[in-house]
Amino acid sequence: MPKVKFMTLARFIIEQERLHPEATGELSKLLHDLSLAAKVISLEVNKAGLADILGFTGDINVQGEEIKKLDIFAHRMLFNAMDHGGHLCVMASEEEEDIIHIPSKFRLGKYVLLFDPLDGSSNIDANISIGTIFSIYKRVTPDNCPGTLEDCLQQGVKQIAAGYIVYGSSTIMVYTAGDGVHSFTLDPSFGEFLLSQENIKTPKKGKIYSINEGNYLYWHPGLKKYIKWLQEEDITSERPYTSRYIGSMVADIHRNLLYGGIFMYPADSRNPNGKLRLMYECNPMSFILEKAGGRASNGKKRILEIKPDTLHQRTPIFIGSEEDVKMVEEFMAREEIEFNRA
Ligand code: P6P
Repeated sequence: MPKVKFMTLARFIIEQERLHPEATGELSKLLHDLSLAAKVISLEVNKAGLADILGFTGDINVQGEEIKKLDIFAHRMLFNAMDHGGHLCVMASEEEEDIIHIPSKFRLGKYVLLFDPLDGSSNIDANISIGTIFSIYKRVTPDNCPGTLEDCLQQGVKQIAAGYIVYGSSTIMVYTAGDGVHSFTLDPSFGEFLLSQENIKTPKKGKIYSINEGNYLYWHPGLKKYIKWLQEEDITSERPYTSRYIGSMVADIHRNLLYGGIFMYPADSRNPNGKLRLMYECNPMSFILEKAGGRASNGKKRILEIKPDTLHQRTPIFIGSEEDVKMVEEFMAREEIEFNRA
């Protein structure tokens, strides 16, 4: 009978904290508060008969996308769970145009939280897996004043922790605070996240590619050649690859983390910066994949080294197994040279 390591998220976080004698426990409490919000959001997402909450509010978010009520619920749940802990100086949400100030008596915490409350929400009504993504930084402004936009606009390489919760056939929380990537599965019978995988390492090379091929016509010529190359038969390089695309970043990335392969949301002739947001989606996911031994770039530059200009800026992203990401970068660089020679 295999020895089952009964480890709750709360206990694991505390044990991870002990690896750092200088730790004050604030980050642990922050992660714990996030997991509480995740449990409540999971309840709503998975509650049967959400007729009153599924469907459109008719409002439009800052991305110009129809807001579904569950988006609003998740955004408010995260704010309410996080605003009074005293660990944050400022927050920012993919659902809000500007930074979110912390109520005055709690606002001098040393951390900054950015989150996408419910990514993939266009899939809610079809019961496709959706998720919450979060990113934690240390403040950079003086600690005797409220946090500012400057605290939020930091390069991804400065992240202290990042994670996501995927609400699917089960609710799974994945996070890293720099010491490995770990996953926890929610046991709804007693409402605890239990350790399911410790120190996850993504395969160096995969056999799955994930991209919305409906945009093929508008892609960079090097990307077109790369996708066609993946579809050729070559036993030694395990081609053709399998294509998998859920259309919900958290679900696609979670599969990619565990099975390997490459997820791509590229720029194209209609969207020169791609679709996904640097601060709320690409930075946290890139931090996680790199800590799991993977790679993430915009096709040329490491995602985590992009200097952000605005809260909601978008970036192309190629993320996953190191060898696969390097290969698409080579295909695109080669075409750039051909293109510049022409
Ligand atoms: P497309 C969901 O709307 C999302 O923001 C990500 O979760 C997902 O990866 C992407 O957009 C899907 O975009 O254009 O393929 O529908």
